[in-house]
Amino acid sequence: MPTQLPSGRVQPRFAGLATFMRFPRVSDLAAADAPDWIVYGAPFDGGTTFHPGARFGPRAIRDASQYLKPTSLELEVDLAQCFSLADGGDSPVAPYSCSDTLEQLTSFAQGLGQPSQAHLLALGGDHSVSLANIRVAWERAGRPASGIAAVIFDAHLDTVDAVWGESYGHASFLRRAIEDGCIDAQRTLIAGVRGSLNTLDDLRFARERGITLALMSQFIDDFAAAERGVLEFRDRVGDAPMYLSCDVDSADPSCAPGTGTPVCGGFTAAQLLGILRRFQGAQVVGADVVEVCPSRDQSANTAMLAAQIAFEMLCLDAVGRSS
Ligand SMILES: [Mn+2]
Repeated sequence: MPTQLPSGRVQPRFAGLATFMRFPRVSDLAAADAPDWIVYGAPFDGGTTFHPGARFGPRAIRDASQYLKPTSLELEVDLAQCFSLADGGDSPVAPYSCSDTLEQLTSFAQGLGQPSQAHLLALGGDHSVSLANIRVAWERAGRPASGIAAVIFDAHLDTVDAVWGESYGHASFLRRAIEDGCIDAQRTLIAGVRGSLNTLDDLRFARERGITLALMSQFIDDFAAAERGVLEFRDRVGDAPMYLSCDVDSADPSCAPGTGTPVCGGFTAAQLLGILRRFQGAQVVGADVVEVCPSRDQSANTAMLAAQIAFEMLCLDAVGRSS
């Protein structure tokens, strides 16, 4: 079922209340328009280890998304024609508690759309919010015993066991998702990892579990070779259910300064979008874009990049359904 979006020629893109890409709100959909994709906000940054402020990410991303049109020039798909799309609003959160927020996010996401039809794309929030969306994506994919595949863009591994006694912070989401059995480490790729670690234990966990690492240093040494590694991963995973997670700190701070734990030497916006598009046609069953901290970016470029990444993620699934 296609989506009716307001014409930018009738209602200008700078006018009106901001939903993601001007999608209709879930509550405004007719019963017959059961959504295929619901984008929702997860305004929580209690899992942040450095600069706070990603709780304002969903608002900034929605605002930045107003200029996005529904058709991808590169992938030649029209999202509004392929899908019934909706904005699910923001999940409730408990600003002082990672574990309470995780519960609230999970139950909010579980209640969005029809589980057999609706895929969910979460706008963070810090990276801790991904765990809830991954759980629900795994449930909706039929709870496969091996877990679902994952492609993650991140400067960090996010495989830390606990920080300050907290097991559900933004540096631990991937470790928890693997331990919970929702994500299959052997079919997980992390692209863009770089910079300093507190300890090599995090890297050891990733390697021992069989995560495929596309380190930033590999892209710098030989971009084409590193990209071939990404394609090999893609071909190995095939059409298995796949979760996509993009931490905007995978991009270089010169492209995405508005984030809580920036690391120099990352992807340009063009490189990041180009690698993401390599997954066109993948069976995307859930996604998120996280770690936009608007107060650290007066240009709003970070939110603009995050909005575009979310759009591209939806397009990847649209390609698979339209062919
Ligand atoms: Mn992260």
